[in-house]
Amino acid sequence: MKRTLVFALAALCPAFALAQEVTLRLVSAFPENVFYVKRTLEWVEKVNREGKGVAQIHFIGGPKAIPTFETGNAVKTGVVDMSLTTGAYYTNLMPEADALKLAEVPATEQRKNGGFALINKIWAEKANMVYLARVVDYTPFHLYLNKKIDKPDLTGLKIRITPVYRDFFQALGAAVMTTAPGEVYTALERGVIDGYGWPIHGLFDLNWQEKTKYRVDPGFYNAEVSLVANRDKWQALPPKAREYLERQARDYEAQNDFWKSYNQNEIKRQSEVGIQAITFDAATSRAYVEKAKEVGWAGAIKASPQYGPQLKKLIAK
Ligand code: 173
Repeated sequence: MKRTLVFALAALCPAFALAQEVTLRLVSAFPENVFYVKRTLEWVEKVNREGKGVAQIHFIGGPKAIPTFETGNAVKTGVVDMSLTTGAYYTNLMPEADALKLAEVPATEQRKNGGFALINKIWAEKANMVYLARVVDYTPFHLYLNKKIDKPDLTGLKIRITPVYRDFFQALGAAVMTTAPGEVYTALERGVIDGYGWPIHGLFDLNWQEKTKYRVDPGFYNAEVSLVANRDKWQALPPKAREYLERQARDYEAQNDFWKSYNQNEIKRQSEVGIQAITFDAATSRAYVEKAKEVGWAGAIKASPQYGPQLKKLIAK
């Protein structure tokens, strides 16, 4: 329909303007009590408030709606339109998804240096996805334990992982077990695991502080949480709606400095409830972080000889 005609109709009849409004269905791979979801729902409220007549987002739910490790496929196939997720949860679709944990260049910078464009090329080609925004940045992962160690040797320990931590913890000698976040509390409670990998923040959202004795410092990698969308749906959106949502997603990403102070506070909260930091001497700490990076990139390049090196060039330092 001609634009002028659309405007004339919209002016004459407000219901027609509303008829142009699109609604996208969003799920979260993280349980609903995880702070990522709360923060995203605040963003959704803003999007909906400012997007009347243009675009709305309807939040369907967390892993009870679509299980954690299936949200990627749900977006790829269009069962849902968008997901709040992390690459580690959809490596079944594309091994490259897990490489963004290795980013040392912030997302805002990746938009300028070609990293964001490369990510979108790969995500489109491999998973029929649009990578809208990285909404967690500046956030290391840590190893949390219930048994004390005095060196980075996890021999004899069973550790809960996702693909994020697999190669690194195995290189340190751990026996590993993959679970969604929603299963960690029970695994700790039953003593099925001796520890787990997770970012520096968020333990309290899931009550894991009740079942956690130690955090190993330093952290490693950079937790990636993002909004992704089904590409067919995205391309079929009215341009105004697409541009509006892309701007809102970019604005959300631009708030990532938030995590710096949030993480400092989470460290404080952990120590207040008695979670003890396990530290090593300076050389061992350095070697620990170096090893994480080394096995991380080796894994990413082995899994994707095509795109691994290109990603490294743009997102590593
Ligand atoms: O579940 C996880 O430990 C995980 O892979 C992850 C990734 C990013 C943010 C939070 C958790």
